[in-house]
Amino acid sequence: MRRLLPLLLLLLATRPAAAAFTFAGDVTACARDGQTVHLTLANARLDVQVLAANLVRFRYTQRDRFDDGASYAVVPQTWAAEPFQINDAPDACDLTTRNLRVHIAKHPCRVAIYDAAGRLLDEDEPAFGVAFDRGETRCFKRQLAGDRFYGLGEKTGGLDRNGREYVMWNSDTPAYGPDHDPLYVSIPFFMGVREGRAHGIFLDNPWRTTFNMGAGNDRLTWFGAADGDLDYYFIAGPDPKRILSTYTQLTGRMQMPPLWALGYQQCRWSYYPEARVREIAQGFRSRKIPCDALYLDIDYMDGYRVFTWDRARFPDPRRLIGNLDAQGFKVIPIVDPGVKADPNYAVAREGLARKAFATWPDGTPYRGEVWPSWAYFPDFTSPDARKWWAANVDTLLDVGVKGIWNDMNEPAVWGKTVPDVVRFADGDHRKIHNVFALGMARATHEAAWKERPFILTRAGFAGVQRYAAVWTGDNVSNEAHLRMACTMPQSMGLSGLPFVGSDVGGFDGSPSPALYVRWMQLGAFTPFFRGHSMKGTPSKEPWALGEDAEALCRQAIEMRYRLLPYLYTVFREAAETGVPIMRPMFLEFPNDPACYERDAQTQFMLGDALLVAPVLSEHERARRLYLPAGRWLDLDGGAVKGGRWITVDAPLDRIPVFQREGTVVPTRDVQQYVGEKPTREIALHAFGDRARGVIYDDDGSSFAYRNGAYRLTEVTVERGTMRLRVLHDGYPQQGRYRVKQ
Ligand code: MIG
Repeated sequence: MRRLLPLLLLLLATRPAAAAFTFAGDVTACARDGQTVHLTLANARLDVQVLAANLVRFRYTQRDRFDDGASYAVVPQTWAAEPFQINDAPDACDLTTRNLRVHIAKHPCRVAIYDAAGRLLDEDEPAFGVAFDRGETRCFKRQLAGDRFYGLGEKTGGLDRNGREYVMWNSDTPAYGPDHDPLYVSIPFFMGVREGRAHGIFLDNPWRTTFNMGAGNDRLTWFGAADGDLDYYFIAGPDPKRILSTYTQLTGRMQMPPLWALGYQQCRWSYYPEARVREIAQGFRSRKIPCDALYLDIDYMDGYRVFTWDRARFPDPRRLIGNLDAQGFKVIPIVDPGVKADPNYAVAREGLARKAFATWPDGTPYRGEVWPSWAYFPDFTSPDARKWWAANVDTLLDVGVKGIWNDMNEPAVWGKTVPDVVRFADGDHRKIHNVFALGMARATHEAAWKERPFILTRAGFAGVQRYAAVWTGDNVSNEAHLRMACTMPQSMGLSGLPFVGSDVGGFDGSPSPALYVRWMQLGAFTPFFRGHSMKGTPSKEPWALGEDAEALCRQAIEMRYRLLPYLYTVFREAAETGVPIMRPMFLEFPNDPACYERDAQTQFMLGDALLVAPVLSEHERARRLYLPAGRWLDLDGGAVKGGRWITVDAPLDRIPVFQREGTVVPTRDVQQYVGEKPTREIALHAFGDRARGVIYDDDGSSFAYRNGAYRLTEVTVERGTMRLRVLHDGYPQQGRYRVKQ
């Protein structure tokens, strides 16, 4: 025994240490260099950079230096040097801007952020702060009773994120359940709201990240990444709209889409052969149901080879697309990232020759199995590969397609996920996975578009709004998903993605006519409005569920087309400011506690003038909803007093929509597609003794608006008398304006 003891001790000493976090420790040095304060910590380094009065970047690393390489999410830009004071005392270092004070306690290092009035906005958990475990990082924040969290993009559940833990790892999740996480898109950005004052935190890290919003404990929240710098931006509000505007100043904003992309779009897996596509087009026109776009899902390709056509099904794509265009339909084909590993296929050969694909560490191209069977995956982090991809997209644009639909870009592979060791120019799969789709959308955007691009993507990362609209993937024809089709796009809007929507009718399954109608009624008010359905499910075109449903769908779609002048103006506002199109109630009314309630999350504002309370049930024929203070105009009735919950009748032919007092909503007559008829008249619906609104207009498709070729008109109405003021006169006025009260 005595002889065994030293051996035992030796064994204990050489046993690897149990996994444990190392905390950042004391601040040992602090030095200002322009906008940045460099802090040396016992076990890490921290750079604090003041970018704007309400925007401060915190970057921690436990390594010798910070990660190099540009951010995928943040738009390169020069920030004007925002003045700030620094007060470096033995126990703490304080940075003061016009809007906030960053207090960094030194023993140990803890960050607390106050507004200009000295109110605490956010602080590190006093006992923990920032910690590391090998590559992993964590930032612990103190949680106070009453804190609410929003954002994180495409997430299930209600809008508030409290009490759950969320992961960012883009995942192909067909028929996801109402609690499932993670889904297709990763937006590592959230807002915290404390006593009506909001702040935002954006963790700029593409690795697998985790956000614990108080799950499993009553003490703290934390966020962290599997590797890479702990690089986060703190954004002060207090107005949540201001946070979104700053967040999108960082990560970019949606560019104006073509106007037709605001119309109704029809998809199915899949419409083929071309005669079937023509039949669908005819189906819309003969029934006078407006529609602007038809999609081609994977069966248009030759054996799922991207950038090819199945010539038996589609003998002359250019002619088909031209004919459809003449009828007012844009054609949008799907493009998946996997390139079939087939030596007789030019795209695969070219990609190999240009070394455009991700590889194994031994340099051989990686192959994963997807629709075309074994396939190579483009390395969208390589500028050269992006260029090559864009040139391939050009071949589709050349035959006349007006939009591109990117799917399977998580990237999805049968069997699970791309192996971690697979290499891209910028790093291995663990680092690149979440930004794969962002790179694909970027490459697609870099193609030679002659008109404004319309790109639809399933997966994405923070910043994807610069390139693409996003839909919420493979939902199901049931009420739980109908509800999600209302809340998820709102959450995405709260996370910088304004152009969003869900498959109308549900992708998988077979809705009852009533469920389908309710879905269409919701869809008519979501930014992206597309019906879609899965292979093997019954037809889900607006006429496929019987005559009654057809009439009600037509009504909803016609409503959408009437609202286009208003909607286009709201799109413009989103493109200019980053404020979403479909807005959670609290975004418009941040000081009204009722607007944060769960029940208020199934209604929303479309722009600042319309309150939409869709019926998210196939059986209910009434709707309880909240009207904030002030008067509201029931579009199917008269004025209603707000500041209270009301219940309204909602038979199957009614969508409860209310106009806010003091606003003006421009509408036009119904067209079967955008551009079918010239605008003869814009009706201005003013509500209130005094009302104000703006109308944005441009040619709807070219890039000329960027050089000022647009018209912005302010309308004020006072007791029936209208006054127009042209704020920007770069495009001729369409039609005449007429007040409707
Ligand atoms: O493995 O292209 O979410 O919209 O119809 C399924 C076929 C692949 C998933 C998309 C869906 C699309 C389908 N795709």
